[in-house]
Amino acid sequence: MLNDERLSADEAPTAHSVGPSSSSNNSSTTTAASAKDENEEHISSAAAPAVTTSAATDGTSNEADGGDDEGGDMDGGAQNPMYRVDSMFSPQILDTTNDASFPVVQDDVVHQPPADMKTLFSAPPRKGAYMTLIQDLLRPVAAAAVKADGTAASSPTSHGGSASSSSAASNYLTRDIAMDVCRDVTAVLTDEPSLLDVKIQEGETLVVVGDVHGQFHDMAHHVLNQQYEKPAGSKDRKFLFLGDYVDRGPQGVETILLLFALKIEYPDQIYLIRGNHEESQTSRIYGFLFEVRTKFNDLSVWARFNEVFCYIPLAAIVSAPGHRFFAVHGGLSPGLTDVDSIRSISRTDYGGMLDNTESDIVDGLLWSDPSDAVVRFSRNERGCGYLFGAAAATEFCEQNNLDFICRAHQMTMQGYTWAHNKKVLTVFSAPNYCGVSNNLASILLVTHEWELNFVQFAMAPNRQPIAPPASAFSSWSNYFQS
Ligand SMILES: [Mn+2]
Repeated sequence: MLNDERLSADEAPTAHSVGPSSSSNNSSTTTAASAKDENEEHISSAAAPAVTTSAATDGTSNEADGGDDEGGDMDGGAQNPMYRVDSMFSPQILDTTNDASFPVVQDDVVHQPPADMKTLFSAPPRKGAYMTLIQDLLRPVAAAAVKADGTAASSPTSHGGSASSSSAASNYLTRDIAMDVCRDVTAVLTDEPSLLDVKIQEGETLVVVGDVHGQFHDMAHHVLNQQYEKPAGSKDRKFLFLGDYVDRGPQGVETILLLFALKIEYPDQIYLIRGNHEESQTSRIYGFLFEVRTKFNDLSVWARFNEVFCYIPLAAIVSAPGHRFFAVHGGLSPGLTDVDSIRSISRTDYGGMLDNTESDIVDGLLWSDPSDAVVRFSRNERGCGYLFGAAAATEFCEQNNLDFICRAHQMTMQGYTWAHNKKVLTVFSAPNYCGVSNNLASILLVTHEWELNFVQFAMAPNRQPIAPPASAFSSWSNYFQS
């Protein structure tokens, strides 16, 4: 199939290591490389029966993909590229019942951002220059919420995600603004370590957010409302985003511009860590490149965003007195034993300049998945990172004095899933992922007293349609092969 060949070929020239697959698996190197992206977030594959088996163990089984059960002997190369492509559009319900000891609040209210973003946080904006941008970005969301209550919210078009926001888009989607944001957020991110320390102070609540994937309306309605609708008198919320801001969904540009602008203005309230889609070799294929080209008509903006992505911290330690957890997009790898070793990794060197050990660790941080079928580690069928088992998770938590590992990176039907005896939590914050998955999303709220609460939500009204399929921009992806 042409698509597969294109995707595979497109991966091959990148400098970035595809991890352990390259040496041990010659016969399927190409396939594995393509799998790295195609398996993305797995909307999981068609191999349902295998999953059912592992799901039975503790009721958590993340959708860790039909490939999980093959995880131990993946060298068999059981990769059928055709179903990988198809799996994007035929997701499967895999999990799950969740533990009742963690309260879940259903958020089925239509939230509306305030008219004046100057009041978004009580702290004064650090720079002030981006408050208008923040307001412009959120204004269409507020307008859409009003429409949704009335008769006719505009119906989604089937193609071209930016269409219905284009009138507002002209106000802020300019190359100059994007470049300014990139410059200023780089300065802020550079000051942060590769391993963030996020401390929840007395009276504070941290909001942990999984994959957003360009679902800007969902983020504005159901995530940021935690701040703009917080109880009167309570402290400002802190937000920790676990990566995958762009690709897949229709408004990766708006999502990343808003998050970067918020990071510039409120660096102590907004924390960002890097996902595997904040990487050029991924974001060129899964929608962001095409979206940037459509909205800016200038591919240098896409390249600039990807430069900035390299400055996003790789993971975080979230702590309150007596407790802490490790926050990361993907997960563990065999080389990562001391969590503090992440601090010394030069994150901007990832993709070619790191030594093998550190590169492998970063691969794992961005790409790994938990699996019930693995005791410690095996290769991830994504073609990058690892599958890590309960023993690996437990040992890592014990050695590093962690309550658990909180990560994103996989769609889960209830928006969150515990795995590995509650040592691994997956949070996914893109409802109805890709416009077809019918999954709920969630965010995790953590208080200073270490109360964990999930807020679960469905797709926001009047959300933009999904991005065009990969085939629509194959020529652009080919362009970058050279
Ligand atoms: Mn991911």
